[in-house]
Amino acid sequence: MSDNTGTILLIGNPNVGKSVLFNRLTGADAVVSNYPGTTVDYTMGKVTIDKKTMTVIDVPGAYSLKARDRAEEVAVKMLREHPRAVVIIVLDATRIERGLYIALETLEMGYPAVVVLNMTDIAKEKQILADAGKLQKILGVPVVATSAISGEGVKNLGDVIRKAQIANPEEIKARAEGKEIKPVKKPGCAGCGGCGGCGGI
Ligand SMILES: Nc1nc2c(ncn2[C@@H]2O[C@H](COP(=O)(O)OP(=O)(O)OP(=O)(O)O)[C@@H](O)[C@H]2O)c(=O)[nH]1
Ligand SMILES: [Mg+2]
Repeated sequence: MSDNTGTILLIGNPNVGKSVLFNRLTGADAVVSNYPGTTVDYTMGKVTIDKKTMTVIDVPGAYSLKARDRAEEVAVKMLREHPRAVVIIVLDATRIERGLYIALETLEMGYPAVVVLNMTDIAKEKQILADAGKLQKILGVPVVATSAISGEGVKNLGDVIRKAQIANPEEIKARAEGKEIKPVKKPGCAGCGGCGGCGGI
């Protein structure tokens, strides 16, 4: 696990399943609070990974970190308040492109991150291809497919959080343009768990 303060932030567009994932990760003892000075609620809970108990924050849904409403302002403040957090970026597998904007903005901030492709059950039903391996290769951080509603993939997410990686925006751009980037083992890599965060998939 990378050096952090023991905080995990769940970030992503509204309605992608962050809260259902949050409940699956943290169980029953979550606390709902009002973000100071606003009417925006957020939820905090705990998860234990590798005997280390971490605080998980269900950050209000946001499309961008160039905040245009209160919820987005709170999302930005929460990221700034936790500069050493691990971030779980949640995308809707049926509309990946829509979530990539805030995903890239968050990765550019230099947080160790994991990407979740949630709603894979709906993607399958609609025959939408959600290629976690390809996305992982482009972003250079682990990508996990889940269906938060059934719990599928959530245990795997718990395991992969330990392998969160800091992305390199230049490399993402180059890979998205189809250029081959030589894999570099990054700091914080737990070794070859096959997460792909080092680019070695
Ligand atoms: N079919 C399916 N539905 C899901 C899945 N995950 C979440 N949902 C449903 O999608 C809706 C939105 O889920 P939430 O967890 O509330 O989404 P959110 O990202 O927390 O949304 P905001 O709090 O508005 O940012 C709910 O009706 C969930 O039951 C999933 O994997 N599959
Ligand atoms: Mg929510």
